[in-house]
Amino acid sequence: MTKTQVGIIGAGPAGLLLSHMLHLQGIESVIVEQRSREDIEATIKAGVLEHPTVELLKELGVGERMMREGYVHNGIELSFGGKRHRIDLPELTGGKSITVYPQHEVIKDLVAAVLANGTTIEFGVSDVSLQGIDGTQPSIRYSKNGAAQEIQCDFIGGCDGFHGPSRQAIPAAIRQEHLKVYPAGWFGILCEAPPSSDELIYAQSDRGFVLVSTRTPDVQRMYFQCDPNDSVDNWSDDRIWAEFRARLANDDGWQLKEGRIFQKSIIAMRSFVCETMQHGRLFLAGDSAHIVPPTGAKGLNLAAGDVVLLSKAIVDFYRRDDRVGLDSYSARAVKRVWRGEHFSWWMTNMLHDFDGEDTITRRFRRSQLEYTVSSRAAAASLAENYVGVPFEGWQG
Ligand code: RFL
Ligand code: PHB
Repeated sequence: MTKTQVGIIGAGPAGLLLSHMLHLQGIESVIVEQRSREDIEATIKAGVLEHPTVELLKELGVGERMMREGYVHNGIELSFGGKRHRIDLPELTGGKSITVYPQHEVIKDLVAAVLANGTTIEFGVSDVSLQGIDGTQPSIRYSKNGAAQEIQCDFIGGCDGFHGPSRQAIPAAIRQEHLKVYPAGWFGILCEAPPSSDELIYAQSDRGFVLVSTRTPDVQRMYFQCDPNDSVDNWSDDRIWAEFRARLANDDGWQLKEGRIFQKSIIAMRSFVCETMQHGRLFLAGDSAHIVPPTGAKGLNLAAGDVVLLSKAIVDFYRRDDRVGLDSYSARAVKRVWRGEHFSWWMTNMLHDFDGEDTITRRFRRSQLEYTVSSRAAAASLAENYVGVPFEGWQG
């Protein structure tokens, strides 16, 4: 049996960031993670870090490699009707931008920091369960190498993503779950090619959405809207490039740079929020409490916003016996979450075409796109949300 102050389930961005922020304030934690270190450090997910997330990572002393190896982007492009239109982020937001730095690199930096803090991360655990969250002595039980283990703690951070056990530990009767499943998925590829564009391109076409993103000068990340039930085996490299070409057809003579595809995956799109994000001594953060479709690039950034509030609430409890932050955690965290949820839904609807839509919906979409690129107010609203609204309770 181990004892600690905060037991954390999940070594994703939420769990690792929570542990590190608590450590910087002198609070101990232990993390349990079902996968191996190699596996979490190699899983391809997010690419875009918002302005507040970038400032947070810098302030926490884990931003050095991100500053060196990440790419600051001062704009995005919206493409429709054969033309590209630039949204200038700093100009519309008083100087803010986003940084392209892959999630698995953030994970590597955070794992290194957490281990250097002397914090234990138990990798490769199974059968994780939460005990006693209604009382004053919660614990996390799990198996490692066939042996039963237990961590007793004061609080549990439920940072175990959408499929983890933490959310399920909140009685169903007091959980209000909001769910929207989109009738489309994203087909994502990584390929060996130079960047086709200096900035991310979000493209709407009658054949469906495309996102042209990047990773490094030699590796590009791209997505196209697909049937969520399709299989990557149905898509040869030639067929994938033909689809990208058809959807990115334009009047500017601009061409996508193609190369060897070395990773293909299909991602479902959901909007999901669990209200409440807390119960007794359990506090959810990140994807365990909410999911967004990736169009707004918000998931990891919302996780960071939760952790800022939660770590401060836990610090206030230990330092000053002040429970206000803990008691109001869910009510306050969910406000920023709903902003990110709405923005992600809005971007998704503006850029995707869904089967069976009526013609009025399609005309509204085009009108919304035209308005967004021609009105400063509309463009500023997109930009303000895209670079990230400030974290509550933190100056960034
Ligand atoms: P994670 O990353 O899912 O981490 C949860 C961790 O918990 C572990 N776990 C367990 N551990 C022990 N016992 C159990 N029973 C467990 N069950 C699960 C898991 O192994 C895992 O290590 O959740 P977290 O920390 O909340 O972080 C959320 C982000 O990962 C997610 O929101 C983003 O990846 C979303 N996302 C993006 N977010 C952005 O902010 N910007 C982006 O540009 C962006 N692009 C994306 C994305 C997600 C994508 N996919 C693959 C869904 C692009 C894509 C394609
Ligand atoms: C990515 O590079 O993986 C990425 C970028 C922007 C998004 C989603 C994903 O909106």
